[in-house]
Amino acid sequence: MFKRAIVRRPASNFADGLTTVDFGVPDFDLVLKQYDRYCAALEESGLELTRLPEDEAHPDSTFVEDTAIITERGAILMRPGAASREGETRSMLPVLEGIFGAIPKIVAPGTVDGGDIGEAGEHYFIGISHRTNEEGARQLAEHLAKLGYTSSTVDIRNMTTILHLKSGIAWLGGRTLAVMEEMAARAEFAGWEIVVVPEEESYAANCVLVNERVFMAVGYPKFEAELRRRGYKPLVLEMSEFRKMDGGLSCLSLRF
Ligand code: CIR
Repeated sequence: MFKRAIVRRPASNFADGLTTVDFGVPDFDLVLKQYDRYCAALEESGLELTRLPEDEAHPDSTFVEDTAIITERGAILMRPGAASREGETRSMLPVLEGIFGAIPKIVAPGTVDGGDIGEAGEHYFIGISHRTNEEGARQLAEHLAKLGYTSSTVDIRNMTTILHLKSGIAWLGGRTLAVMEEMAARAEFAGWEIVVVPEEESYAANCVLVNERVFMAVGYPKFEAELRRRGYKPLVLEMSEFRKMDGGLSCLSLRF
């Protein structure tokens, strides 16, 4: 069960962040509206929020998930792979140390974006991407092993459809993963129960199990129906403005 989450309000220069997609320029009023609704949904699910102020020096800083991972046994500071995002961890570190005390960190030349780290109970999938390199993955696997977790890597560098591993997979509790169709047959997920996210709905694969609910983006009826059929309770949120900047539901909070 999650009890808390860390979120950071979008900066007014949010639209200056990185993106690989061509869905237009985010409407900032709508960004704030969607962000406020997302925060309210976390609170409705019983989480107490630590709300960080906007960070104008880092337009992508509302995507706090990329700066750290938080496990039940402690937090680990990431080292984001995009130069413009590296500094985001400077303001996150004291927040995390205030909660967890001294925490381990990914160090150069390693890079890891939290969005590449798919938590799945006692196991962590580490995406090797254009943001997360092999050295970062190696360091993270060591830190996770010290905390008693297993991990394995999933190389997504050849994929053009996702930025981070977690754009394509999500843990749905137990041994169940939601996986975008393009990745569903990969050997790395053998032995897991897979809920396939149809290709035309692949953005919906970035969903998040938050206590009783599965947070998912609006507009993906097949995946939503499949979740309901399996007994999950989807909580559907508008994500259009974050999607324009390659962001998804998981990126907007650190949950623990
Ligand atoms: C970036 O390119 O870094 C941001 N515009 C989007 C980050 C999304 N984060 C995530 O999927 N964890």
